Amino acid sequence: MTLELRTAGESHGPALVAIVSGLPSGLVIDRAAVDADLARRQEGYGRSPRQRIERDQVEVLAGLRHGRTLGTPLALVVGNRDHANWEWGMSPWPPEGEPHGKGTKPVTLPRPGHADLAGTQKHGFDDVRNTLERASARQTAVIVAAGAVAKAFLRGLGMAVESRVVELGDIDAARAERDTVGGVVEGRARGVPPGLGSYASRDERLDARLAAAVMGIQAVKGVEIGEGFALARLRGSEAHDEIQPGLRRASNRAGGIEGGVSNGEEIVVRAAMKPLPTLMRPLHSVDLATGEPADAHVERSDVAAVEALAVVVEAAVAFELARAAREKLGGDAMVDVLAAHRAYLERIEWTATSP
Ligand code: EPS
Repeated sequence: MTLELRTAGESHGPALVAIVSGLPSGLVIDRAAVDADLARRQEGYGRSPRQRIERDQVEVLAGLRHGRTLGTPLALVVGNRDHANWEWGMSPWPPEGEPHGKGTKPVTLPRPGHADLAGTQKHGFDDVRNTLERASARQTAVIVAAGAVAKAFLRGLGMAVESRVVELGDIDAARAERDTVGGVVEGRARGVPPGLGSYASRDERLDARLAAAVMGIQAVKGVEIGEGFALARLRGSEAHDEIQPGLRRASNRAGGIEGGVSNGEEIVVRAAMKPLPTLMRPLHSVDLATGEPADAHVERSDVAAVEALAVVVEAAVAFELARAAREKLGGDAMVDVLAAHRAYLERIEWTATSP
């Protein structure tokens, strides 16, 4: 039994969609909690005026009845209110009538740092918009919705995931200079028992899975677990977390994972976000229509989205932990999952510290 997430949706298309399969039946989903996470993702300082247009709220099209999962694929939808301004330009079907609104003219000026150039070469498009619409971080809205569902599942098992910004450049200075900044965010998971993930194969290692999930978020260029890169500069005697009676650790430099398996300590995942590539003072590029040097495409964008990234990392970490817990505990119904969880904690004589 495994949990899977698929998403679809273009930034200025009609809506974003997520399908979450592999949830047990009987999990209570609180719509307000999902919407609260969606709102948190939109709130950060430095976001584009787009966030004044969007008011992200989740709709559910399948898999839920009266607020409880049915054990069938859960279909989550977050609409793009901005689509109203792009109706012709982003029409899924051949548009009717005269071109109007945004997105009617092809984009031919790829932005360095975005998927624009490589994506357009890969597909042979003559309009960079065909690439940038899906490459946009707008789709993280449905990742957050799916993450909120994962958090509800984890909460039942005494696990909680939180996030924060650890480092952020000077946004006001960057905005004044029509530039952008990146930063570092951290996701932390409490109440995770020892034994999620596996040392047996690389694709089962919890750290590898968390890293892949977090690296899969737009603009993330680095991921570390626990002390990560800093561990490389320490001696073994300084780097590892000594085991105390009760099988707890005196420190947590490993970030809660050893050998690809959770060890019962807090899981700590950090992500480095590059400065956003859409610059109001554009970098040099080439016009793909003429082959001549030109400035990169300028499109309304954020100065920073680091606070939003924290919320998305939280969702990605929650989803991956829920997936690992689902694999470990199995069960068709939530009561089966809870019983398996209790039995496992009893067997390893583990009492979670305050989740
Ligand atoms: C994004 C560019 C901007 C951001 C967008 C991500 O889009 P727009 O040009 O429509 O303002 O606002 O993020 C969101 C829309 C969102 O909801 O997070 C990009 O190129 O990745």
